[in-house]
Amino acid sequence: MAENIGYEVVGELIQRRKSVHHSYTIGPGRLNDLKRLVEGNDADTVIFANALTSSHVFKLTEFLGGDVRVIDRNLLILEVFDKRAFTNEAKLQIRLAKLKYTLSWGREFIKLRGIMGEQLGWMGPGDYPYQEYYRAARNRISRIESELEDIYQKKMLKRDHRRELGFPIVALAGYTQAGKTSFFNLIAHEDKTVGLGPFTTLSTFARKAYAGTNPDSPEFIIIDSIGFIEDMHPIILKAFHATLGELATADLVLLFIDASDGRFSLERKVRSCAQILREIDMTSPTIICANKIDLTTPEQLDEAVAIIRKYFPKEDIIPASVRTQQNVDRLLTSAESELQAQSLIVRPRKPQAPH
Ligand SMILES: Nc1nc2c(ncn2[C@@H]2O[C@H](COP(=O)(O)OP(=O)(O)OP(=O)(O)O)[C@@H](O)[C@H]2O)c(=O)[nH]1
Ligand SMILES: [Mg+2]
Repeated sequence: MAENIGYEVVGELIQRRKSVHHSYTIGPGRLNDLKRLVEGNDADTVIFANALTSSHVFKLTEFLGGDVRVIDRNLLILEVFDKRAFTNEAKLQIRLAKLKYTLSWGREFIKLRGIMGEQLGWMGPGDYPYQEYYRAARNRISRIESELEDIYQKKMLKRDHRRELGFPIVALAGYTQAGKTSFFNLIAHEDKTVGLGPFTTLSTFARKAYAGTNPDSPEFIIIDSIGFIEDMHPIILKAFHATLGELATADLVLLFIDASDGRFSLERKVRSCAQILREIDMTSPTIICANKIDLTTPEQLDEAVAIIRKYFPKEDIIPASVRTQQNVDRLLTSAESELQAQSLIVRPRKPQAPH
């Protein structure tokens, strides 16, 4: 992820510990290795794969020398989001997540000026400035929340209107880079950006699509949205709550899984999809697309399906390739039957005007 947004990774360190070291996360021996690694490579940033507390960040920064930035996986995810936020909605969601995340660090945050990019006019240590910072941050948070509320209301009105017109809503879900937007582009004849790396898509997009190729194919609304990643901090997840909420209210969810991933990372991703769907209370009927089968051998695919089955025992799993379009029609037919089973009004396409 770091490389994807322009970091050059010059070294890696791993430590297995029974518990997190109270001051530095890692133990004293590893800490010295880290310092050597940083100095030997002239590194300017240290990224922890786990989440850090503000006091860890502060102590690590102090130990490594003031010029070295120490960030954790949540701050890295927020940096990725920053690079990808093109819509006003996504920009606001990210600003909100950043503010809430750093605010959750409390007073420690004020010692960590400079790590977040966005500054809040903080002047220096002491109680009074912290109160100032706190007040300014709270004000900003409520302003952003009400701006976002407006955006969500408008989207919701639009969605209710579509529902009144009788269009069922089909939402795409899945780990980041599973192929959701590629599928969206294919069936909605769109040209949204794909494949930039993690979190290529941050905002939701809704388009009308047809569940088939013949003129009587039913129409539905397809929604593309943000991908998942494991261990997302609740604050970050919450900032995208309304976006993810689109999934909870959809008539049908198509869950995309990259079946070409290695066993270990496939399972990790499937597990985190199941967990996030649980966290957002997603109870909509779900069909799973085991995507990218153009890259798998039949054995690999069998293994992938077995892993998916462990976490999704009841759902239909349809192996497909959005790239070669293999089985995409099967996926659409399945979606169509599910919508029909729910007796959702499925409008036929308007008849062609006579020539
Ligand atoms: N080989 C192969 N590649 C695919 C297939 N579907 C999508 N891809 C590629 O996978 C990458 C990610 O695709 P996206 O459509 O951006 O994935 P996404 O799920 O929308 O990702 P986020 O927006 O980050 O959540 C792109 O490089 C696609 O070209 C497929 O069936 N086969
Ligand atoms: Mg996408």
